[in-house]
Amino acid sequence: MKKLIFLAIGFTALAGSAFAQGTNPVYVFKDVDIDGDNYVSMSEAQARAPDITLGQYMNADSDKDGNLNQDEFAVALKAYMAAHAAM
Ligand SMILES: [Ca+2]
Ligand SMILES: [Ca+2]
Repeated sequence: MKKLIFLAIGFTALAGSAFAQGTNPVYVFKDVDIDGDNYVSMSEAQARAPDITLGQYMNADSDKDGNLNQDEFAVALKAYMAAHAAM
């Protein structure tokens, strides 16, 4: 179990940088969805991307249920990446 946690932390660090650099959204989604409920909450998004804006999050939440599913997350990731590329 300890080994698994260690691996998970290493994986998270990798995916954290992947989030910043942009990569397969499915891969990033699984990392960002900390509690594994297949939705990314605002707090989960902020845990990985502290500077993500509520606007980016809300715009991506197309069904307005307050959570991002995998498709919505891909939209949010794109917006976040675009905002970063502009900086
Ligand atoms: Ca979640
Ligand atoms: Ca949603």
